[in-house]
Amino acid sequence: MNEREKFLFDLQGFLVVKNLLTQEEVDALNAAVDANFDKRGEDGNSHTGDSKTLVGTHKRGMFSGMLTWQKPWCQPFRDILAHPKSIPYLNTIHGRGWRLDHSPFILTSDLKSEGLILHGSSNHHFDGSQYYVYRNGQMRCGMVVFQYQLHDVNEGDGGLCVIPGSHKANLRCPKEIREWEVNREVVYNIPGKAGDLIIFNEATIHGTLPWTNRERERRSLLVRYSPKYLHFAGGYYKSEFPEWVDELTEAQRSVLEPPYIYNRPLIEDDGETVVRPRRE
Ligand SMILES: O=C(O)CCC(=O)C(=O)O
Repeated sequence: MNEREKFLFDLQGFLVVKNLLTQEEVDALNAAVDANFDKRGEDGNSHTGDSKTLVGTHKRGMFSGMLTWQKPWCQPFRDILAHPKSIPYLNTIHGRGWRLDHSPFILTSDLKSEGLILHGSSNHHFDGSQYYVYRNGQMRCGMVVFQYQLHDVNEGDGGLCVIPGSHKANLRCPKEIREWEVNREVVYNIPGKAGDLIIFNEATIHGTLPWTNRERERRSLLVRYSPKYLHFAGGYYKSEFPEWVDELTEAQRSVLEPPYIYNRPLIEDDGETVVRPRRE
């Protein structure tokens, strides 16, 4: 993560990394989704509160469970867990040790899919699961979202939106702003191309705008990571690793570790997994 990217992530509470995935990786992920299209469900999490502007005619679509899709379709998703280009971002944002918070999922939207009311913690109270601090030259966050775009998104299409800088807001966000009814100019619908990565802090106020593009559906892969000591949402494991863990690399396995600190496997920027960090 270079100085420009650190500046932008600190300033905005989100960062766009262009072309993080190669065309081959995007194609492999999209082929896996296409081959499993019958598994698409509705996203029970999407809701619009009392908003008249976030409503649509139907809910967002959602895929989950991709890590256990039949081979070869699970592989491109397993490869994302500790993607070599994403590791340095996670090491900068979370410091030494981070983990997959819960199963990755894909959000889809087609014309008039409803939005999701803006949410996220801001500084008005301490929330140990979603926060941002910068101290002693280091940034640290609660859960963060790595959103890989699998289809292009233009500004105005809908989908992911954020209030830039809101991870540092001192006051509660008024309901009518969270419902996208007023001051819409502070809400940014982040555009991106297939293969771009958007990293955002769960503490940055964010949500989903209704989808307006009639030519193209939204297809975004969300992978959420927490620092090594935190578990935000329900997990991908029960009391122990799933049996398919043997099919993973050492780095991928270490991402599935439960929350703990002592003698934890850590992933170096170059992808090597170590128990004692080569640097602090
Ligand atoms: O990417 C988006 O549309 C926002 C996702 C989100 O915040 C959620 O599903 O909780």
